[in-house]
Amino acid sequence: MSTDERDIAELLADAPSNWGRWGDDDEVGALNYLTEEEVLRGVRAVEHGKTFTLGLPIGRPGGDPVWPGRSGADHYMELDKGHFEAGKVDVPGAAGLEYADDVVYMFLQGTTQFDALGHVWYDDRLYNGFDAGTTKGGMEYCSIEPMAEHGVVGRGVLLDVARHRGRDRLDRGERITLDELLDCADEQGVEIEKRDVPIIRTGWIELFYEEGADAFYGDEFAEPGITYSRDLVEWFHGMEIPAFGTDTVANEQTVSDETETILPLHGALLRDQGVAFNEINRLDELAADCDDDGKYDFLYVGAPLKIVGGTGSPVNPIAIK
Ligand code: UVW
Repeated sequence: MSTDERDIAELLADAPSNWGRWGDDDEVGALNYLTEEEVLRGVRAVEHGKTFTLGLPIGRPGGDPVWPGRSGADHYMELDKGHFEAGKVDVPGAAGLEYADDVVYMFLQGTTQFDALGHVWYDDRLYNGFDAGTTKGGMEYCSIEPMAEHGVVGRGVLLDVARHRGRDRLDRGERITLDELLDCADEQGVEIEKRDVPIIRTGWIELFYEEGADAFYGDEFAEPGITYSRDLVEWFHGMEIPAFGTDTVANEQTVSDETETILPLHGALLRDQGVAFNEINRLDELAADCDDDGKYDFLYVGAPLKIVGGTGSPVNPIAIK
């Protein structure tokens, strides 16, 4: 990131924070809001049993959409029928039973994923005040592991901003304000309740699949999305939002038109409030169904992997209506 650390620290100096709220050793932040009661509130949103998986394909031949500087997944076969045909495999006692094995080498943020709370920081402090030096060689604190132990289960609400604007997708770098999110919910006839998991659809990720990488990355990577504003971060805090998701790579307007810095919400929400970021979802099918039946809430289930010391984890979130 090119953001000057002093600037972001000054900007967020008196922004709402959850540090210490769940104790000095807490590493899961706003996921603490997702109690058994909240899980049951999510379960009560299930009416039909219709299931939508929000994960993107991993390792497509055409590549995967990732943050610039990262690469998509490399997938290769370690063992397949060819090895058996070439007489390279000897499994004593297999009696004709054969198998295939493969390997994926990938960035943990290289597909639909959760950021660990320690993934992004400023002023040398991670969420809850842990020293940024503890990220060296693997996250000692605020890795994805405690978040994965907790799981992310609650009531999800789709906010289909693209449809709300009557568009297939938002344009490069466009901003979504808090007022627009609230108007969108109003128009959809759904109430955003305290401790919900908002899932914001911009339509942006579809550009990668429909028009290819050049159109998606452009001359300068600039995703549309929400961004830092005082009212927005106070709303997240007051609404006790545990997690939120989008169909963009980084969940927020890339260069904030409010702060003119990169990804300020990673500071204000992830690092300061411990809000879990679920990024790079595919939301078109869920959105089409919500538009069809007018039901925009669901049980949201996100299960990141327990990667020891990991800065994040691939995930295939499930929305159940
Ligand atoms: C960065 O950390 C730059 O982005 P993301 O949250 O998408 O991993």
